[in-house]
Amino acid sequence: MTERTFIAIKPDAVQRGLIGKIISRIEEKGYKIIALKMLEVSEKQAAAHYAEHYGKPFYPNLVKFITSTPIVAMVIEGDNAILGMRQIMGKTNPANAEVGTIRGDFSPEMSFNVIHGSDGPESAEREIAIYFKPEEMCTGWKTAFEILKEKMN
Ligand code: RTP
Ligand code: MG
Repeated sequence: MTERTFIAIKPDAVQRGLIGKIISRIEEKGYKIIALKMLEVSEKQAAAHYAEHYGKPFYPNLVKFITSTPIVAMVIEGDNAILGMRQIMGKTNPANAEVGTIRGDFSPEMSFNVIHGSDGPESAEREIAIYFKPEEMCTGWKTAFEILKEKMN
């Protein structure tokens, strides 16, 4: 089933010059980028994004971190894209993330794990709405992969 997921290249990855490499992994997989922008996350956006973690010991640092330096926010579309992106990202704690995943290859520590991805359809819808307006979705075009699939129908 075609899904949309919210992906953010986190401040550590922006500062470390990893934007291009991370976007390449997503493109190479064959997913479609339908929205993309760099932005400074506001306190309000951070609180909405991380509402599920409010009250946890790491929450204050999480908000401080995500608002510290710009992020690159994206909406990614593809078949089973929510779980697919979580697999490409690798486990939250890079100590457990497989080599070949984004976190396994680029993240040295849990608090600096370079990428965020929605963990389910409800989170995806909620998170997309925090960062993007509906009119910011670029939906009127086809990837080469979509054209290839159409030819097979
Ligand atoms: P994310 O939301 O960033 O994609 O990561 P996730 O679903 O894999 O992990 P989640 O449980 O949602 O945690 C959000 C972010 O909080 C930081 N964290 N630190 N010190 C800790 O125990 C701890 N636990 C989570 C991580 O940066 C994680 O990505
Ligand atoms: Mg999460």
